[in-house]
Amino acid sequence: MVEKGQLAHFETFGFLVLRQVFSPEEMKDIIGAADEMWETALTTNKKSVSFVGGEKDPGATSFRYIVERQPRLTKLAEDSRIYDVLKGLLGSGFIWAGSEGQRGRVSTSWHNDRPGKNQNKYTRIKVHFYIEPTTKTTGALRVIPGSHRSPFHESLEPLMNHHIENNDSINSDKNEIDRVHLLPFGEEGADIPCFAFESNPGDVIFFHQNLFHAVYGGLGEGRRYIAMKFAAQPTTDEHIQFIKAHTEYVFHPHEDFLNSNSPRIRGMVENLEALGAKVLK
Ligand SMILES: O=C(O)CCC(=O)C(=O)O
Repeated sequence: MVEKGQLAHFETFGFLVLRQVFSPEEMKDIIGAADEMWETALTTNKKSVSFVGGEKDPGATSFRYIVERQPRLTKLAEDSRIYDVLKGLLGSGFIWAGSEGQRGRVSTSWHNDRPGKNQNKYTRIKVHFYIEPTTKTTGALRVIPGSHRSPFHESLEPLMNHHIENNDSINSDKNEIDRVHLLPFGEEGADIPCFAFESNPGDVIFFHQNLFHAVYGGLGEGRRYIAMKFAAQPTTDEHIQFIKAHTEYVFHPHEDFLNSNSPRIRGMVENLEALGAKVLK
């Protein structure tokens, strides 16, 4: 269930934080399950992992379908503490849009996940559980409140994927045009005004994928999170096109979800089959 104020917060600011949703005992199990999956993936099933790191974190990995492949994590997707909130934010008939486990990523410059005109007309949400405590300067997810909405969203586009975190790294010989391009608001990425989701295990953030977000100062390999993605029920051709353009894999739900005994899990993927989805084996 989502209270009226929580819904207004999400619609206006583009995110919702719930504190200590899962107890320390539950988190122990979730973290244990995720770590087991990572270890297996990195040692025996390397195809399921992609390396996503940059210069500072070359070993950073993203593990696809982590939630689908591990029943102890699948539970998260149908847990009322998550599911009911999503129903309140996305409406009935929302769909599963995949999961990932990220490990070792220490920074990400400002971006939104669904760039493009009118993307914010179709709500897609990411739910993140951070496994290690984070603070603003040690890898907390930062968001710019309200940046999922027009016209604020468009005014931030110059920030999109500009990779300058540190003003000093701009060569002093660079001309003014480069400076404006690299520091569109005159300050380094880490100084852009934002809300930092300073998190302890058990806290959860739900954020609109059009929201601008970034990370600075993550502490290394221990920085891990599990992400689950959801989208409102697609009701127009445009929605389908948006999904196809950005996340074609939504149409490849994992077979464990399609065959799940849980009506909630099956319900999130069944309607995808009707839209022509192919099963991932
Ligand atoms: O917490 C993080 O590492 C940032 C995640 C991110 O950039 C994303 O989900 O698109």
